[in-house]
Amino acid sequence: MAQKKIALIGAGNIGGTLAHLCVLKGLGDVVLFDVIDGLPQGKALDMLEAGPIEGYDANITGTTSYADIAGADVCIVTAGVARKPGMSRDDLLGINCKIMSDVSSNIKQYAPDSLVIVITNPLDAMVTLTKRVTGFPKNRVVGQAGVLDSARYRTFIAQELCVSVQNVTAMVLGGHGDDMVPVRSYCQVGGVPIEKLISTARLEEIEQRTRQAGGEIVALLKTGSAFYSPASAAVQMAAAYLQDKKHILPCAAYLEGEYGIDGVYFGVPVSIGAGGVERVIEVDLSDKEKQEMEVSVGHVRELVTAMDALLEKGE
Ligand code: TXD
Repeated sequence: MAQKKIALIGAGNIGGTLAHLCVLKGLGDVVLFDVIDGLPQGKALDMLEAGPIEGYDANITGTTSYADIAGADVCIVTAGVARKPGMSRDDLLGINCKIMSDVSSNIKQYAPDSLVIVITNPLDAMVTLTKRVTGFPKNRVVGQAGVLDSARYRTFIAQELCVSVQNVTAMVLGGHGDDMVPVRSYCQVGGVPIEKLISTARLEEIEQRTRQAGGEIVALLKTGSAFYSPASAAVQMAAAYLQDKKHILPCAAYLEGEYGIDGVYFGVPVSIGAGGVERVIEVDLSDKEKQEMEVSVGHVRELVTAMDALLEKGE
């Protein structure tokens, strides 16, 4: 049986980690693409040579030619620039806009039937641009933010209560900015609502740390941003698609009226299976959470407007 083909556009920190996770998990063959000649080829060869030790037979290749992504089942995009200390995700808009326009038109040409998972920041604008340039239907263009933001929330809750992360279920919705929405009303530990286990004041601190968790890592690393956890998050989404799991995951999906929001990419729970984003799941939110979603969607709309202005100026 032919292996699935996973194209990774961008072979930097997240791209390299993605490749490793894909082959370790047996998801398929991997093509690593980057504009820096030698980088994707070097990482691919290195990972290929780990195969005999790890026991994977996947084919891993590196390339600077888009023709090599032909026929990919999934494209995961990390191409672009990552933040440095003091930068917000939105500061990356101008530079990453140009990169994503180029990447998207090549995906359209060479992998027209793929599911595209966008990771590049500012995420909500970049996934919007990808859908526009590829012209792919909304079920085949999705952004990764919520799986990571929810994993961060889950990590902090598990640490606080000294329980396994596997016992913590939680969702973070909204845009991938500092006004993301940790949904406390759906956070449970072993089925017990979180508000019965942690005081409101402490929960607020944990949620604030969650909102700023990306920046916490940027401040520590100084030369880039998180990469292990974003890669794990995107691989979970890719696996849901390739293995038709119908996995419910919080992702940036194109909304057409769900949650009272129209015409924008926004973080909501979706079901991912062989059809890509098969369904948006609508859950009841508290009044406070609804308000927070409104603030967050306002920010996403501003970001898209700023992107449109840049594109219009040809910047
Ligand atoms: O959850 C999330 N969505 C994120 C997103 C969490 C963390 C980081 N997130 C963003 O992912 C971050 O702000 C960046 O915009 C991307 C990629 O982060 P990464 O840490 O992998 O950045 P690197 O190591 O700088 O890698 C980027 C690679 C690098 O090798 C460049 O040469 C390449 O992108 N690049 C390109 N590849 C293809 N095509 C073009 N045009 C191109 N330009 C640069």
